[in-house]
Amino acid sequence: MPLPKISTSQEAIQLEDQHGAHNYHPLPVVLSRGEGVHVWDVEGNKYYDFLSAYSAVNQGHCHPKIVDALHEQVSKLALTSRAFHNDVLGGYEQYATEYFGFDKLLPMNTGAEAVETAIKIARKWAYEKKGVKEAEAQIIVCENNFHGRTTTIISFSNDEDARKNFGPYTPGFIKIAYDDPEALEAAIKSSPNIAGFLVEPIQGEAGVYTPADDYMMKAKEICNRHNVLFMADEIQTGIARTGSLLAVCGHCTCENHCERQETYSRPDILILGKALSGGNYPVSAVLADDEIMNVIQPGQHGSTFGGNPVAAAVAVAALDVVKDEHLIQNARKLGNLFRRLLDDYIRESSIVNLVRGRGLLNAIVINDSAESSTAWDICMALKENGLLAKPTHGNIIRFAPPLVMTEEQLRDCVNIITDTLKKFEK
Ligand code: IF1
Repeated sequence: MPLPKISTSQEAIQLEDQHGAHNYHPLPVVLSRGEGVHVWDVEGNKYYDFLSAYSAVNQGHCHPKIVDALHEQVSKLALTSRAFHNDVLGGYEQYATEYFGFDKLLPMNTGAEAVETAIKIARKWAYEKKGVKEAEAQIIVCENNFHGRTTTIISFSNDEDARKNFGPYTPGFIKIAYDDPEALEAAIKSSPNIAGFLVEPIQGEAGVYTPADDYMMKAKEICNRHNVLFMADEIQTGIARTGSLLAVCGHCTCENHCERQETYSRPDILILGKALSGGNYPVSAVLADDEIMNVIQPGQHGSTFGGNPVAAAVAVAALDVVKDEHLIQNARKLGNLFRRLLDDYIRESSIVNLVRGRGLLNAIVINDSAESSTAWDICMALKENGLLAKPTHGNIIRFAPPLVMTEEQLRDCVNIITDTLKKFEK
């Protein structure tokens, strides 16, 4: 059957409304094309993308090198399952483990699957290496976390929408305050059964909640001292988004020399997704050293699609682009400029309280209640002015453009944002 020809946004929205589950409330824009920092709707209007598919499209839309790698591999061999080897996976695993500085990689597809994988590895490690009694392992997580949408992951969410009426819930998680090393140490001391601490280096969904600069370093030190695995969910923050290869590190095994070297806090378990493919394919991964990863043996974990040759080829190309185009340095430079320009505006503003973030993962907090429609109305006005962004938690707007943006484009975008905000000043 040929797909219906969509010539107006209204038609596409109506089709989804009628035939699709209502599990989202998108901005009413229907996109049909993307290139670099831009997307176009079906009417032909051009926009700056300031969401980047929640930081999956760090390398920009339809990056030619990544698209070529995908095309080439998909027309040669797409899927074997892991019942057989393929001739791409090993090379990808070698490249990615060197790139991030770990012994081993376990390939999955979506972020939530990678988080589930990390949880399983940590539990098994606790029983087999730490000596925790069977079925007693606990994992410490943070309030207002977002790690995905499986039944286990939503079990330790405190977002009512994500969690309510999806029980019974998976036990074995302890929730503590975010950005609070003392709470972490107290929780670890309260039980001999702690397997790991699962944390986002910046809480994206919570509104780009950015912790103290030394939080990750302190958390890692506490975990190490108590033989607890430090597990970083870098699905949204990783791969250059925050101006370093990983948000937990200022300096990595990559050749890109970043600042903040003293705050490098290498996780025991690193969780990646989203930009690992530049948004071109669902690719996620868990990385760890041998003594941890080797607790997983044949038959104990896997996925039909995990590690498929297309995913492997796409991931290598996506990681190449990050290096070749110096996206770490660009995200850092443009991020500093973005916050400085917005700070200049905010000083005179009554509608915006503050801008926060790191690199090109930023958010502004609107001076209105979380129940008000102000942030949504601002995003609708931004759309009319050619820039797409989405509110989170009612009064917060996240700004996360592709990292291939130029300084000139960024300045253009800041003008769109401030001109739009001016219309909302009281
Ligand atoms: C949606 C949020 C962002 C993540 C972290 C794991 C996952 C995510 C830190 C799961 C996914 C996405 C999911 C997406 C919306 C988006 C999101 F607002 F919901 F929280 F980015 F901020 N860890 N985040 O951010 O990865 O299984 O989706 O591949 O529509 O649910 P996934």
